[in-house]
Amino acid sequence: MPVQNAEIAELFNQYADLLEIKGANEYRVRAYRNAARNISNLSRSAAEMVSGSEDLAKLPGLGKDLAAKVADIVNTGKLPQLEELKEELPAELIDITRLAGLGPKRTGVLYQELGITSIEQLTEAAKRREIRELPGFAVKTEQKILEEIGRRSATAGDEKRYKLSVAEELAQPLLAYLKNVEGVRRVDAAGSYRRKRETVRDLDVLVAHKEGSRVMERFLEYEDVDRVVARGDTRSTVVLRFGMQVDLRVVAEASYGAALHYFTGSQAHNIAVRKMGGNKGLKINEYGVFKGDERIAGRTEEEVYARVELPYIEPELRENSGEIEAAQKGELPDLLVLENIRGDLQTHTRATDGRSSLQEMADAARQRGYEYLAVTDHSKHVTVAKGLDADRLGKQIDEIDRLNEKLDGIVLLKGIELDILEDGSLDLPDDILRRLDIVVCSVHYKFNLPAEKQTERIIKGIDNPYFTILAHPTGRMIGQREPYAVDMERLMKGARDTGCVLELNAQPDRLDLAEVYVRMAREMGIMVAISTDAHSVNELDFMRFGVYQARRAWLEPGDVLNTRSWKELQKLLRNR
Ligand code: DGT
Ligand code: CA
Ligand code: CA
Ligand code: ZN
Repeated sequence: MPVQNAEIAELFNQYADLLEIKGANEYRVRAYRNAARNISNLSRSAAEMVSGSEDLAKLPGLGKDLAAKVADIVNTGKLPQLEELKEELPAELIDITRLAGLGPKRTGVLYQELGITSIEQLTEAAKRREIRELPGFAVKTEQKILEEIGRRSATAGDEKRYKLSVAEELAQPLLAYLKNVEGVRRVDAAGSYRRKRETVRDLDVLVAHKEGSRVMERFLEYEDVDRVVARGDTRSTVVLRFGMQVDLRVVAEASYGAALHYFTGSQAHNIAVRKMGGNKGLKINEYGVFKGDERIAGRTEEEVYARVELPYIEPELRENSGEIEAAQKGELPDLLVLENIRGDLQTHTRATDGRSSLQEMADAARQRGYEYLAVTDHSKHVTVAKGLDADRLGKQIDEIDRLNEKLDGIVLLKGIELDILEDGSLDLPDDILRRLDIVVCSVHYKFNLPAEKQTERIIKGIDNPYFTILAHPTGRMIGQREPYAVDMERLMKGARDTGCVLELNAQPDRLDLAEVYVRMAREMGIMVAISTDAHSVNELDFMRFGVYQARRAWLEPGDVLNTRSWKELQKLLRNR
């Protein structure tokens, strides 16, 4: 089969893209693009012309040099110059050109100015706000890049990643098992697991022990091990039956802090810390901090940080996205902790699709030390969940009033998870909403509206004076469903202007808002509510996943609505 014109054009276009990324002369780039267009518009087969020895140089936009290249492609199926450039430039640059409409030119600027060759590096640079400083870029481009990466990382990736909750289920029994091995002093799961990323590729487990081989033996015997990939005295790798890989490393106690720091990562954070050490003439690795041959620190992570004159940095912040600079200036956030949470603001009961009764939910919330629990069953549009109409909601309101009279130490808030309909109106009339303490609103259908329409729909919803919290604001399901298209910046401005609160849904397969948006909300001064969306008493414990995510986004207790006491919350809700 002869080479088609379209294939020749494609190779020329690819070559033009790579030339542009590399920063080649723009006339040269344009010559290849022109040639590509002219060849794809030819009414005849270029391959036939070559085999008929016709002079291609006479064709519009070609000339001698390019005609020879067409002949090369026809004869070999390849453009040798393109192959060379592909060798020279990392392949992921092409992926970057396709991101957020960046195109080859701006990808070239990223590559030449910042040395960016991967999506990962791009993410870090965007988080460090370096992109906005580049010629031809704006704050908006930077945010768009982060948004798109956030959207992609939820579902994309060729490597299997496990939700943090799944990783936790696999890690906890393993850690408990290892703790019981004789002579084990300390056990931690480091890596992305300790940094509480949304998803985890593999577990990096660290054990402090004098004698590595003893621990390894027991590790390989662990009942959940499916196969052993590599074994050694201080390092082994296995695959668990569930498919997740576990790396185990055994270190001496004197190195434990250094190893924990090293294997917690992120790699970018490590590199930055190591560089700071280097500037002081110190070598930092997984065995310790060294001055010449002498180990001067390594037992604890605090020691390692102290040697580069940094305070301890929480694992959730270690992404080299500003935490080192903040630590140097003494401006690390006073991070939210689970104990700060005083209530849950989205929960469901048996009245709709929940599995526990009002009383059971109230008892479970009190057991968790909460002061309040919002009952927010679905509204009528969600027919599959037997959503409440005004009549049934009225009855539930009365029931909660009666129950609150009997309850001690906990207040049930009367609420609803109210559908935002396609036209931006709300699923129940104002005269019933008026009777509620809290109105949590969400989009549950028509996910595929164009961004403009979806944004207007939600903003119109927010404009309703009874609207309190926007639930799971992007609709994404990790690894399953992309977020719907929405202009987050506009949405956030709308939220800020009306005092609407954004939910960080703590369901481990939602974690919606994603970290970048939580950060964005914090920067814009928008309050976040961390809610479990619990459909049973046990799911109230999902709160921790929301807190992890909030910590990764640098939230402090003051940024979160449900750290407020019932009294303060009541005041805030009334003002709304
Ligand atoms: P994951 O497993 O993809 O969810 O993410 P991590 O961060 O757990 O990555 P992993 O398992 O490849 O490595 C664990 C940690 O070990 C990583 O966060 C930092 C450290 N590490 C691994 N390789 C390198 C390296 O080449 N250089 C440096 N400085 N650190 C590394
Ligand atoms: Ca890992
Ligand atoms: Ca690993
Ligand atoms: Zn919902």
